[in-house]
Amino acid sequence: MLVRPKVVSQFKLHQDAMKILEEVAEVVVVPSLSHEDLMAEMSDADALIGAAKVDKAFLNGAPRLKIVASFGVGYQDRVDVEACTERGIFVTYTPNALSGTVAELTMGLILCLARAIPVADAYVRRRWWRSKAKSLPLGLDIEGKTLGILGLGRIGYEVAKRAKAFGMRILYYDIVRNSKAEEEGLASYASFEELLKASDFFTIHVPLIPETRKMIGERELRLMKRSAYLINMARGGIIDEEALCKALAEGWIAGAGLDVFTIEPLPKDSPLIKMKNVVLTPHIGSATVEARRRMALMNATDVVRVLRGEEPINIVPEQRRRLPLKAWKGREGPLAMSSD
Ligand code: 8YV
Repeated sequence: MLVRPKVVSQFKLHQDAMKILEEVAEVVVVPSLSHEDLMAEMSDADALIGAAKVDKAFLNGAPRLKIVASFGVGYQDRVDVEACTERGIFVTYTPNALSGTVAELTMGLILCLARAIPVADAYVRRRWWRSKAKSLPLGLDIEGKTLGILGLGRIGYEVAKRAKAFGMRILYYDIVRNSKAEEEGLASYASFEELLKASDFFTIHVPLIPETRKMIGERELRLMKRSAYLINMARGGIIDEEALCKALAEGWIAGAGLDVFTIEPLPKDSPLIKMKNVVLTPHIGSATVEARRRMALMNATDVVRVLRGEEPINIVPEQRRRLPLKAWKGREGPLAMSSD
């Protein structure tokens, strides 16, 4: 008897993606499972759509797994691609599905910081009617200010386009020069140190890899202007959070806009929670209806291709370089999976 393959999704997926998946597979949606419960589901799963930490132990507990479809663009800190490749498991991601979406929230955080929007909102709700004199501090224009972008890849580029429309001067640092952005006059290259020193707003758009872990620490924070704002939409681990808390408390920088944290959810005793000069969002960079639909469709398409014995489209670069490989598990296709 033929059994339908099993897809485990850690995210509630858009109905268009569910439709594609359900044509060929049983889909189990498990948004809030503990690690143990997730592993129980993975024991007979053929595909994972999610953001779990996929290491060797995870793979040992998922013997039928053929594809890890990472629900997002930053997979480097979550998925052991090497271990997946050795076992013939595809790793895919969702490049381009969320670049503009993340860039929009980046601009949102920049504007929140420059104009103290959350503070102003709280003021209207709690105090405005009883204050005689206006006690709100003045905000800042962002026009004419320097935006430093760490990492001018897909997302950084979209941020630059939007910041340019606001009249900002854009500098960037990356290990690879972005000649397109330079030729378009969108952004100028600066060394890492120059970028730290020159930025009024400094925004991070690099993946979390060993080279970028704690790339912004005490030394870097001390190089920044005292009037500068730091924005992190990438991964918490890129900033030394303890050093950042010190910098914010002691005024080495003016403030921060953070969507990502070293530990997520942010623990309730984090000093960041009480700080007035920070704007905090709960890792929602890609969380719009449109982006989540695009992400779900990309993941679903890749999962279905693998279950049909085809190569997925959005393979992560480390694996694409190693293709074609002979022994991909997905080559069997779903119809070859019969129970006894
Ligand atoms: C998350 C992200 O994947 O793309 C990324 O790297 O951080 C996000 O899109 C998504 O929020 C699930 O955690």
